Amino acid sequence: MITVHHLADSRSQRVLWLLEELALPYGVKRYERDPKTYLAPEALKKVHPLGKSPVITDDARTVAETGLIVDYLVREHGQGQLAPPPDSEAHLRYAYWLHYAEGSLMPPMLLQIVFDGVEQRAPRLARPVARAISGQVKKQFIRPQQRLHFDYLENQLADADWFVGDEFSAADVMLSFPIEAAATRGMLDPDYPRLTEFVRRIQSRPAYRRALERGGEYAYA
Ligand SMILES: N[C@@H](CCC(=O)N[C@@H](CS)C(=O)NCC(=O)O)C(=O)O
Repeated sequence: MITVHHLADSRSQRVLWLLEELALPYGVKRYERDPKTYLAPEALKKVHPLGKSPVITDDARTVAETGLIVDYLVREHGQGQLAPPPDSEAHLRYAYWLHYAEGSLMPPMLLQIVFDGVEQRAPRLARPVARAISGQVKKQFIRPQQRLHFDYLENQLADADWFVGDEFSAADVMLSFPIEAAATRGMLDPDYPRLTEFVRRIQSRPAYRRALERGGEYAYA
């Protein structure tokens, strides 16, 4: 039995969506974020020492890290769905995206969230200085890095609807969260029409809609 330890409003929404795409039975244990810190509750550390989400249990196994969870579910339970054949060139490209989403694309997105927090939460007297420093970091490093990645991703969709060519795959599920996060923050439209259309395309999939019903509130949909 697969159980998704799902933190409200988080990356783990992707795992619910993947399970719906694969039409696999699963349970959801939902955890709420601390309203002040936005961190996961301590209870999640009982499942995995880091207390991060997603993490899944599959009978006696515990699997953490979204990319590995996606890879594991497709390999163990996918019956050949949503991934190119293991020894194909397309599979190398597929595996690349599974690593890239969290390893390369998320860091500049996270930095933005951290520096937005610095601007909003600095004590009132320090706020002008905090904003000035944060503004410089965003201008000189974070935005150019985000543009580098979005330009790259936009180009990938020049000749195909999906990141591994004409077929929808679990790589599209994996890439969804950072791209949705960018869309929600107004970072895509109007400069990135293909990425904007990608978000519309994934969000209109029936399995995506079903996953929203299972997972509850999700600010990026
Ligand atoms: N690279 C990890 C990141 C896990 C992660 O940071 N998850 C966030 C949810 S979006 C989390 O659990 N945040 C709450 C916390 O850090 O306490 C993955 O993809 O699984």
